[in-house]
Amino acid sequence: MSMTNANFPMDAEGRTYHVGVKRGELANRILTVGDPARAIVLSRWLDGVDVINTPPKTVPSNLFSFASHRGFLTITGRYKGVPVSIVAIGMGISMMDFFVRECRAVVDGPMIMIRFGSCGSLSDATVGDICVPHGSYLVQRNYNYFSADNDRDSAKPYHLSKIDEADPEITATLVKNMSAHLGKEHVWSGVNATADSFYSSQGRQDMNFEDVNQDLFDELVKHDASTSTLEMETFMLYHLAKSSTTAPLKRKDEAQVSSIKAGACMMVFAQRKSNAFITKDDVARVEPLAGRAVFDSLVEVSLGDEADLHEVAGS
Ligand code: R1P
Ligand code: URA
Repeated sequence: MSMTNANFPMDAEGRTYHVGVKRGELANRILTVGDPARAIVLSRWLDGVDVINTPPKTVPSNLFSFASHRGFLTITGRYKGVPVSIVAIGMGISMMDFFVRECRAVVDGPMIMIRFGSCGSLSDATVGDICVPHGSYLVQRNYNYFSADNDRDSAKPYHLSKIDEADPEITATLVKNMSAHLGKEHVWSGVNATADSFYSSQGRQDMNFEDVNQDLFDELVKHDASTSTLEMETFMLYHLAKSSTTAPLKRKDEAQVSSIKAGACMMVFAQRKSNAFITKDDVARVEPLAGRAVFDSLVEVSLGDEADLHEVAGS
């Protein structure tokens, strides 16, 4: 694979360096997940899929799919007649950064990106429930704190960012559709905390490392009283959607208009107060139902100028 342009590498076909997609392969409306297996489960809801004759762990043959050399899986088809893509990205804010920037680079017009992930719950939401955070902040290990010459009295072991907000229409639509598919008693809102580790910056105790995170949950609730979920990507999605522009800025002081609307929802896999963890059976029950609610939301939310949209592979 040879690439040109070190600033934004692309191959001769116009495929991006990590996600591996090119113009025409992605829809303007994207559902993003971490786990490629979740992407395949959800692809069975797309139009024209022969569910009976498609083996469960296989991308349906009528859909476009591309698996990149860096672990991204893209599937494109239609839901209720509307072009949509599913992109599995793996884990962490760097993967979310690759996904948002590289997908934005090969799609014309406004975009909607909704993340459907899993999380730990700090609220009373229990395993199998769904959380739809209207905002998210970043929890980062303060690496300097752990250096030998650091003055521990004047520094904190974890940095907490300001909150970036989801698109309010997407959040309200997700809550409505999740409630319709799963029952409103299973749907929670609040603020998400996106961590740079599954372990230290999510307050997990690990005797093999010095993490100084015993008081982290208290710090998170002090930072924002409605902190309810912990996972590893949502802040970057909300932040980049907010930072997206309709066209390259000509002047530094020019006002930005976002070209991406973003939202997120997550299944509670870990209940951090009771220490319960979800069973495989509960994942198999909740994932398809919640996934359908995300697709319903993805096609219901207005993109703005629909005239800008183009035909894509798999449509
Ligand atoms: C950790 O197990 C992973 O699960 C969560 C976290 O954000 C992290 O990526 O989300 P996904 O289920 O979407 O991967
Ligand atoms: N994903 C996370 O990042 N944390 C959890 O506790 C569960 C899923």
